[in-house]
Formats: sequence, structure tokens, C-alpha cells
Amino acid sequence: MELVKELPAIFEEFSEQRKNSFIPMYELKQKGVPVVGGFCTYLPKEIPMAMGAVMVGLCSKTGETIPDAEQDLPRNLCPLIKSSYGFAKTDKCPFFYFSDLIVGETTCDGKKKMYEMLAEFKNVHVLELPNKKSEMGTQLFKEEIKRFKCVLEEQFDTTITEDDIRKSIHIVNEQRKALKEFYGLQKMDPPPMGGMEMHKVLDGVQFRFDMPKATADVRALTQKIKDEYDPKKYEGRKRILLTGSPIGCSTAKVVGAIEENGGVVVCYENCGGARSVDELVDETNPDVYEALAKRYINIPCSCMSPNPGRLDLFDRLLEEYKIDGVIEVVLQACHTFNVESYKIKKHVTEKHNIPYMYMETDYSSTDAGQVNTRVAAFIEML
Ligand code: BJ8
Repeated sequence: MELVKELPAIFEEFSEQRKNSFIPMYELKQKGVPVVGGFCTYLPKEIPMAMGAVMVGLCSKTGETIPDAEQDLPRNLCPLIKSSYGFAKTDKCPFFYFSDLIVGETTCDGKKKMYEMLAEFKNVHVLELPNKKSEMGTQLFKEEIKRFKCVLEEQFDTTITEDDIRKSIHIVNEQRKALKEFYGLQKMDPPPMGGMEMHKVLDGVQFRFDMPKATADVRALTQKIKDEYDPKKYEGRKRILLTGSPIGCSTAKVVGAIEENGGVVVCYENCGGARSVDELVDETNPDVYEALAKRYINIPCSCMSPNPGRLDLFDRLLEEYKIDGVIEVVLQACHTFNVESYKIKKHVTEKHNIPYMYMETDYSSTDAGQVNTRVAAFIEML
């Protein structure tokens, strides 16, 4: 990635990254590099990386293969699950095709049941994630991470040492730090970039397979944005925090509506944003498995029950990013985020006295007009 380019061209390059990674992935396969595909931020990517594997995200973000998925899955299921299954079934996504192993995790019920079906035609391993953050939950997850290491060693006929894991913990932590510094730029008032630009980088970086190089590029981009800061660009805009389910291709629909109507997304409390990047793995802990288990089980996804960590994260983000309004977007049939929205609304409006809006959507564009009208009315009222 050439950082001598103008900022819009760099954002565009990140946006195209997923598509541009198909050929590099093919070349890595030709060289015999193992490919591990995953769906969730609870997957400790440091373990496959420690054996030299490339990790790739498989969460599908378009509605293209939903009709194929609906031949096997119920229609009233979360679009993320249907789309992911559809891409695997039709082999339309090269990342599914190239993955030697697909790793699922016991998060929401829809995903768990989908993995059972996926395992009928793909090589699938499911991580048993305890749905409660507790001492026992952390112990269980630590054992589960060790089991995952053994599965990889057996399937790929290799040995993963603790030193290898320690190295990959450091590499991933460096990327987390760089990303935090990047999205932390939005604490500036007015912010230096739009929410869609920020999203392009957060999403695109996941498809850069040379992690240290990608981290260096994110750092250089952060510096370039600081150097070229124009306070007039987003002056007077209402500062929005976006939360809820991972919304994939609906991001453009929702963020577009926010930014066309006088707002700007300054913070993503979603996977890909603060929820999944915020915390580092403790590099000083001599027990690498414990360090990983503690960090990963702390991710405040609504699959955890109870999930007080998400409220704590809100306390911090609302203040640090000087939020004017919170918009929660939940995918159709995503029960955990849907139910938890009650607590989030109460917390945001009663404890912080900040306006909150909830909306449900799917991967289609049929509700784009309605989304735009509701967002415009919400921002008008701030
Ligand atoms: S850590 S948010 S990536 S589980 S699939 S829960 S949208 S009904 S994706 Fe997720 Fe991991 Fe949590 Fe993040 Fe709802 Fe759909 Fe389930 Fe979903």
C-alpha cells in the first residue's frame, strides 16, 4: 500500500482489500501455507498464526447467497448466518474454498446449529466458548484453547510451541494498538474522517495477510490523517456511536444515512471496532494460554450472559468520544443483541442522558428509505 497516495485513494484501497486478497491467498496456498477461516472475534487467532497459518474472516456480508442458504435454513434466521452458510454451500467465496479448516465457536444458537450443517461438507472445528465471564469460564476457555492447539497440531502435522504463541501475541497486540490509535483519532472534535472511511480501514485490514506490514501501513495512515487534519470538514456534525450486531453490507446504508443527514460516526462499538480491538493480551503473563483466555473471554458480546462489560465499555466510549447520540442496529432475528438493547437503551439514556435510537435491518436495501427517514429525524432532534 503506497502511502504517498491521497487519503481518498488509500481509504478506497482498504475498501477493495477483501477482493484484492483473492490472488495473494491463492499464491499462499500454492506455497503450502495453511489457511484457517473463522467467523468470530472470540477466535484466538494467535494460535493458528503461531503455526504460520493465514487467518481469514469468513463472516459473509452480502445477501447474494441467502436464497441458496434458505433452501436448507429457515428464512427467519439472522442474515449473517444465512449468508455465510450460502457462500460456503455455493463455494462462491474463495476464502471458504481455500480454508483448510473452518473454526466456529459456541456463541449464538443460530450459528451453533449452522456449524453442524456446515460440518457435513466442510472441515469444521467448533470452539466451546463459555457464555459467562467468570473464573470457571476463563479456566474452561483456557483448556479449550489448548485443545484447539492440539487439533491444529494433529491436522497440520506440526508443533506449536509457547514461544511461537508468544511471538504471535505480540504481533497481534501491535496491530490492536495501531488500530486503537487509528480509530482513536475520532476523539478529536471535530473528527478528522467520516465513519465510512474509518469502516473501510477497520474492515479491510482484516484481509491483509502480512500483519506487521498492515500494522505499519495503519500507523502511517494515522500519521497522514493527523498531518492533513482539516477541522472544517466535519465541523458542526452530531457525533454518533454505532452499536449492535455486525451489520456487514448494511453499514453503507446506515452510515450513509447518518452522514447525509448532519451526523458523523465517530465510534463503532461493534466487532471490528472497539468491542473486539480494545483490549490487549497480557504479554507479561508467563502462561500464554491463560493470557489468551482472559483477554478473549472479556470481549463484551451480547452472547455473554450477563454482559456487564459492554456497559463499562459504553461508559468509557460515550465520554471519550463526546457522543451526542447512540444508534443501535440489530440484524433481523439476532436475539441476543435484540434483547440486550433494552439494557443498553436504559444505560445510555438514564445514566448518561444521551439520546438512543434502535433499528432492525437485514442485508437488503428495501428499507433504505425508512432507515434514512428515521436517522434524519433522530439527528434533527439531537
Ligand atoms: S463476538 S458479535 S462476531 S458472536 S450471528 S450474534 S448477528 S444472530 S455475529 Fe458476533 Fe462473535 Fe459476538 Fe462479534 Fe446476532 Fe447473527 Fe448470531 Fe451474530
